[in-house]
Amino acid sequence: VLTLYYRPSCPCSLRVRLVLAEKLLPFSRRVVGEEDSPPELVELSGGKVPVIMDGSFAVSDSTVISEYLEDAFARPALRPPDARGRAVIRSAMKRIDTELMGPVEEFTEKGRDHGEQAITAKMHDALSVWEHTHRDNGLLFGMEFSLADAWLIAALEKALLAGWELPADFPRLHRWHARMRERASVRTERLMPPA
Ligand SMILES: N[C@@H](CCC(=O)N[C@@H](CS)C(=O)NCC(=O)O)C(=O)O
Repeated sequence: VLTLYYRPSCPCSLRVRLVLAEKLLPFSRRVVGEEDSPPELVELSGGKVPVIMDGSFAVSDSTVISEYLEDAFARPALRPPDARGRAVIRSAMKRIDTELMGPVEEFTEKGRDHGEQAITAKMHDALSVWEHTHRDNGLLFGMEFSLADAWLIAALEKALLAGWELPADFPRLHRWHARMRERASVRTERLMPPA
């Protein structure tokens, strides 16, 4: 039995919820409040989400959790089978973590009215690589849905919820986003504003 501790506003938790939904894995939900982590979560991760329990085995951190789920529940695969393909996906996830999540969090904290141009410019720069990585067939990595797609959609959903808009000069990302929003996983696992 899988149990996920998560906050509904947390983009890293959304990544894992998307991975679980894409793999059609049933899981129990332990929804954690913004400020009040249950004692067992404090013990497991210092109060950070996401944390997943597979029986009595606990895993924290969205990257480690997602790779654990790939290893433990291989199908449908959200990474290519070969070492090089996996390295490409892993680099994309890391790049989204280091280049995009910072500006997204900054934008979220300041809100649309104070989302200064400097922040939106940083988001624009961090996203332009993904505009150019997308192929004309709308796929980011040659797969219908990969871990990198989960990383990117979670980042964008977080910014959109705070009032950001996907720039008009990213037509491929617009097409990709429209395709993502049709997926059952993305329709079901929504982000909520912090309560
Ligand atoms: N690197 C971690 C980051 C997780 C993270 O920062 N979680 C935030 C919510 S989005 C959190 O739990 N913050 C509360 C805290 O640090 O106590 C991951 O990818 O899972």
